[in-house]
Amino acid sequence: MTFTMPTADKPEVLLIGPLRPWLAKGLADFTMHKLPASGRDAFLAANADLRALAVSAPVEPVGDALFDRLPKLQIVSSFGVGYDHIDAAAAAKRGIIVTHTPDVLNEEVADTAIGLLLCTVRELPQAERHVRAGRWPQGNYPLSKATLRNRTIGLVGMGRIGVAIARRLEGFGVPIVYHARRARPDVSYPHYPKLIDMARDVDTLIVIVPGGAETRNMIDARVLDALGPEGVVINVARGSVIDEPALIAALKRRKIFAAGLDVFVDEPNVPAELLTLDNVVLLPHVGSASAYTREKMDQLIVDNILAWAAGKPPLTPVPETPWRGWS
Ligand code: NAP
Ligand code: 8YV
Repeated sequence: MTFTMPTADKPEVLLIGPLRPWLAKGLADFTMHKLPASGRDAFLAANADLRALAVSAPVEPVGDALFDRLPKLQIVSSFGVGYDHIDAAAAAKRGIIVTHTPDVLNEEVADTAIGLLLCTVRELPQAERHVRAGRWPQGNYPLSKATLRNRTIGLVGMGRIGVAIARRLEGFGVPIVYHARRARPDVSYPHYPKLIDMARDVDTLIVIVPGGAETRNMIDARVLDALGPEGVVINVARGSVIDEPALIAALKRRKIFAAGLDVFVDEPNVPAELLTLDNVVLLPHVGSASAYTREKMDQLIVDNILAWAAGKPPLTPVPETPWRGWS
């Protein structure tokens, strides 16, 4: 579907995902084409000259199959800081710049991580359900077995969002350590080069690394065993980072205490077994999902396209595709 008739002076942008109002407003001076679900071959053959692609949701993988059909593509402006649905290495080989939306969502996602941690450790959603079910007059909700008071938090990832989470955790007075491939010179928390060593020394993991092949299943049965029976796992990263069947088995057998999950392997499908467990808190991938933050993310999609159209450097290219001029 084409939203506006092309004119000679209106640059054209291909869109994958919804055209939200903020995008429509910001890209009003462009001719927008929505990549159709059916008749795609004919559409791409007729529009092989397109040079800009906006991806407003991770609805499908973007890589060589599409790049082959768009030989003049110069920019992929993608929504979200995570871009595991975009093959950035393939884009780099073709000189295509991929941009994402970092930083503008750090505080929102960090808030969500802390909210999920408190809900999981103190069983707050379960207590709320106790009230709604009218059970309070029959008896108080039981004392939560867990508390933050005696916990040590291991952050898996200490990037833009990890730092924002750690800053909040300092207010709780809990010891903080982290695992990442490299120690950050600007961060004073103890660094563990090996995740398994950190899992042995802490009882709470907050996972905030990128998705993709490098981190797939990094939280596996071994890591969960090392975490132990008091263990709490909070995942606000990607579902793929945790071996989901291993996590479900550990929760069922009480090998770990509880989990709080914002992300899943096959979203929006959540494994049925998780829905039956009382020691999990489940969110529908809402880490950045406030109107305030989503507007800023959409604006960054727009601003990267505007920079491209003006021949200026992109604002937020991913590291795999540094800008060296528009090819
Ligand atoms: P970032 O600044 O790039 O930080 C990533 C961190 O992960 C760094 O500390 C990095 O350190 C570490 N890391 C990367 N690969 C690793 C590996 N193989 N093993 C161990 N550590 C690794 O990213 P960010 O902006 O904080 O975002 C992190 C991720 O959060 C995103 O990519 C996205 O998937 C997810 N996210 C989720 C939501 C949500 O709604 N739930 C919202 C926003 C973001 P080293 O490079 O030194 O290893
Ligand atoms: C988005 C995210 O909700 O930025 C990310 O990496 O996971 C979230 O902010 C996601 O991109 C879904 O559209």
